[in-house]
Amino acid sequence: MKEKIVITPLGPHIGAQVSQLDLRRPLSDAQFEQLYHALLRHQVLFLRQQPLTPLQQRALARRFGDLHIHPVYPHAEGVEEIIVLDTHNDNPPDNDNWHTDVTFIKTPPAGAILAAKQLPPSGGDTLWASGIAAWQALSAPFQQLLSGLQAEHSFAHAFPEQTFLATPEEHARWQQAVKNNPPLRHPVVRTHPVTGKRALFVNEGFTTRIVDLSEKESRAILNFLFAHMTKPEFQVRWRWQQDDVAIWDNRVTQHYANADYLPARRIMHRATILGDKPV
Ligand SMILES: O=C(O)CCC(=O)C(=O)O
Ligand SMILES: [Fe+2]
Repeated sequence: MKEKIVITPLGPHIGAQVSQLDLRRPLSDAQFEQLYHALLRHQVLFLRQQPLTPLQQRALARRFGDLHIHPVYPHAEGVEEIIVLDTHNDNPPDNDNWHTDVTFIKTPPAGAILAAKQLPPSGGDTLWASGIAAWQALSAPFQQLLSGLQAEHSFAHAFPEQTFLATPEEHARWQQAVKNNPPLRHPVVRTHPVTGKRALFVNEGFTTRIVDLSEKESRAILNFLFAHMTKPEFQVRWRWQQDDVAIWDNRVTQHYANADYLPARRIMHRATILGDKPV
């Protein structure tokens, strides 16, 4: 088995392609170390030609940590840790907004692994943006203003009731999820628990307001941050091929799934790795 993996950066701030690695087999410790180091450095990694089964994807994800089970998204048959994102005209995509996954819980995911199972003839790219690069590009006085602040994150903000009314079961599951996930607070700037790097940690998907600011101050600063954090300079954009896999560090990035492909169908599988409390 080859031990040395090949890492090709896709830009100075974020994104790298990894080759010479077969994710279907258990990774050696040396392979995992290199992969994890590359993930910390590049924040999102892409690998071609990795036809993972849900069980193989779950096993790979478990190398990174315990897994999250999503409160409302459907999962692969018999494998509840693998979310199935199957989008088409009757189930339109809802990830065409900049977001960090699951920031409505106390310990948002550390990362996620996404696999392309069925793709539209064209379109359906996904973009990631680095919260580290966005933070580093701010002036010192503005960094200081943001440093002590907390922001509110809300499940109900991102998952509106009217999109969960297809069946009584779906609606009940949504109501339970709202009850289980009241709005909570995270720091606006977090420190990566492994690298110590600081990153902006608000996202348009879930962040509703900055605590202790007036409504107008909060809105103005959030609007600025949402625009700033998604500048092309801090982004990488991936054009999927069948069986590609993306692995991202969800502590310091956000992403956007381009919804330009309807009426074609697109199927992705996601494993979500639990994280720790942002500080
Ligand atoms: O479908 C995609 O490309 C990404 C969807 C998404 O936001 C996610 O899996 O977290
Ligand atoms: Fe997402």
